Amino acid sequence: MKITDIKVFVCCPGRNFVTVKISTADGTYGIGDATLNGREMAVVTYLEEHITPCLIGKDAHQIEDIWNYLYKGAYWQNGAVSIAAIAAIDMALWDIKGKLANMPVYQLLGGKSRKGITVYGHANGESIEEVLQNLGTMIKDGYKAVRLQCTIPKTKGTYGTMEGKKNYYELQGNRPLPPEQEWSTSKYMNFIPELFKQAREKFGYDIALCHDVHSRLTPIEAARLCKLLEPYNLLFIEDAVTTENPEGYKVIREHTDTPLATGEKFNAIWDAKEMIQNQWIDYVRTAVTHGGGLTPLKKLADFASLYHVRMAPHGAPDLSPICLMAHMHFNLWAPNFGVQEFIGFGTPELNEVFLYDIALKEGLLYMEDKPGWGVDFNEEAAKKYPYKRSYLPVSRLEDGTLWNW
Ligand code: EZ4
Ligand code: CO
Repeated sequence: MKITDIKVFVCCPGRNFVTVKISTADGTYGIGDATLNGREMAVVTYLEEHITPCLIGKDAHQIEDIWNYLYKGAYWQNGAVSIAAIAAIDMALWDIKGKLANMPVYQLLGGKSRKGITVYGHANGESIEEVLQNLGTMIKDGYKAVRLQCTIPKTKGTYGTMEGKKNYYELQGNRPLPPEQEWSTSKYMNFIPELFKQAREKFGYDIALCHDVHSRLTPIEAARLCKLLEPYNLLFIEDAVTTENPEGYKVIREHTDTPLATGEKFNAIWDAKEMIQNQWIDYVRTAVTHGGGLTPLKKLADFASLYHVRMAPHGAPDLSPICLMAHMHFNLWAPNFGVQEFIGFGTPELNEVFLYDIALKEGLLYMEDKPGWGVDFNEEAAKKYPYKRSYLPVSRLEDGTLWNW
C-alpha cells in the first residue's frame, strides 16, 4: 500500500500540537503526534525537509523497515527533535495498519492484557489545604492514584503550580518567552514530607500517591527525600535526579525502598538500558511520542519486563490526544503496564480538533474498539487555532544559578 501524501499540521487549541497525517493509495490515512513542547517548529522542519520527501511511494505496511530507514538511515540517529518526528510517522503507520486490518492496534500487538487502564491524575495547589481539597475531589471521582504537587511556602510557585494560575501547572499559549521560577532545595526538602504526612492523615493509605521531583535534586538529596517519604508509602517518586548519569539512580537505590520512576525524556531503549538492567528503577515513563513511536516502545516494554520494571507512560498536557489514544492501546497490551498519567478530559477547543472517545470508571480508562488508534484530526477546526510561540519555564537557584526545571 503506497504512501501518497504526508502533511504536517501545527495548531494551538489551548496549547501547541504538531500532527502528522499520512495518506495511502487507497485513500486510507493515519495520524501521529509529533509535539515537542517549546520546540515544535524544529520538528515540523525536520519532518517537512528531511522525512516526508523520502517516504512518498514507500509501502506503508513496512513499519519496521521505515523506522530503521529514518533512524539508522539518517546516520544521526538520536535526539528529541528527530525522535519526535520519527514517532509521529511510526504512529501514523500503525494507525493505517490497524485500519487496513480492520482491528484496533492493541489486537495487532497480541490483544488485551487487562480490562481498563489505571490512571493517576494530578492534584496541584498553592497550599497543602488546596492540594488536599483537590485530592479529596479526585478520590470521590474514583481515582485510584493521584500525583501531589504543591507550591513551597514563601515561593512564587514551583514545578506543578504557577502563581495565580490555580491548579494549572504549565501555562502555554499566551506568553512568548520562558518565565523564570526560583528554586530552593532546602525549602523544598523541608516541606514536601509534610504534604504527604497530611495527605495520609486525612485520606489513609488506600489511595496510591506519587510525586514528580522534576530532576531538581542531586542523588544524595533525592535519597534523603525518598527516605523521609518512606512512611507515606508512595507509588513512586518521579525524576528524582537527571538521567544523563544513570548511576545517580544507583545511589538513591542504595538508601531507600521508595519506588523510582523516570524516562519521560528518554529517546531510545538505549537511554533506559543500564537503569533497567541494574534494576535501579521501577517504572519507565517514556511516551510513544517522545520515545520514537510504538515500534521501539513495545521493545522497551518487553525488555523492561525481564527485570520487573513496569511501564508508566508520560501523559502531560503537551502530549496530544493521539498520543493518549496510542497509550490506551499500548497499555491494554503491555503485560508489564503499571499506571498511565492522565490530566483529565480536554477543553472544548482541544476536543473540537481531536476526536476521540474515552470514559473513566472507578479510576480506569476505557475506550470503544475502533480500527487503528480510534482518534481523528479535524483539519478545518485546527485552522482556527494557529501556532503561538510558547515555552516551559526555567528555574534558577536563589543566587541566580540556572537549575533543572
Ligand atoms: O514537564 O510534559 O510528568 N510530567 C512532567 C511534565 C513535563 C512536560 C514537559 O513538556 O514532567 O509536566
Ligand atoms: Co514528569
